Amino acid sequence: MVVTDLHGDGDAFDRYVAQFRQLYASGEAQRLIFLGDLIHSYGAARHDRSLEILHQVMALRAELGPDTVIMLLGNHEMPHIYGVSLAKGEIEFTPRFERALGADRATVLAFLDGLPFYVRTAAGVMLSHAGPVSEVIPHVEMLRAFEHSALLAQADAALAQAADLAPYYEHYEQVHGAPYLDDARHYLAVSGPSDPRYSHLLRAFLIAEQSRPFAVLWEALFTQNELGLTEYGYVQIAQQFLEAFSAGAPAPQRVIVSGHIVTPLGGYMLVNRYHLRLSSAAHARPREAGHYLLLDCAQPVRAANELLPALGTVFADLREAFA
Ligand SMILES: [Mn+2]
Repeated sequence: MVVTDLHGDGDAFDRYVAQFRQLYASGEAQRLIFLGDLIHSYGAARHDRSLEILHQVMALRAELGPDTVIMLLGNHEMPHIYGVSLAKGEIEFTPRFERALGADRATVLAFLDGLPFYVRTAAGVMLSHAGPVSEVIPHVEMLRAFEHSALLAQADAALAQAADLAPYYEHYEQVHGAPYLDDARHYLAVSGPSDPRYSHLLRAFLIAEQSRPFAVLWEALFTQNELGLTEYGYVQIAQQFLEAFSAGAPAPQRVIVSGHIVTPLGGYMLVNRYHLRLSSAAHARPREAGHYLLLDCAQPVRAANELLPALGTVFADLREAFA
């Protein structure tokens, strides 16, 4: 059972977990796979259950096993591993979650650090947060062996070796046009210069500016897929992407399912024969048009439209509206 992009929507999360428990108990589903972006509500803080949702996913994994409950890393979770800030227009996503972390910080960040980027299935259906993008195609093996901790350690070592950090902080302030301490307080809930995490915003800035593996991962999680491309151009990228991920997979990967982008006409969208876009709540229009996918890994899938009968919904109102 595949669910994606809940963005702090606790009600949707509860519904999908309840549905999974039922399917799991009756033997109709063996795994619950979230495609990332479970956190960061677009709305008011009181409706944002981001942190609670992550805790519940961790608890569900502990209860049912790490192979039964799987969560992929989304572009809204990834910035917290590094301390990078994330905003969209006027909306700042990361500060609220950084403040909410509090004493849970180490546990939650360790959980995010361990999240995979992709799932490949015997059905030939690949699952990902954001879907095909050309920049990733030559770097499948690099992403497979990716270790966030190595990038962070590398940046820490570079900072430790510097004779004087003042020019680094000045560079940060020049680029961002704000005092470093103000930004560190605002974005990472750092208490002051003596906070052990004081340098983390600077470290994130250096990684984002200089690390090529980081840039590839960023593309993998933030891609806008077909937007800005020709239909034919995007078909070619999707084909090559699936081919690159087929090496070493349990079956040739022929179709990719991803979330990440709004589906303006309901809870899913057939992008092309290689790509199904799924919206389970926040990215569905309306929200109650959100869907999950019940993927049968024993049935080879050759084209994305074959998945349409496997879509389901947990929002009763919508089922009644269409009945
Ligand atoms: Mn996303």
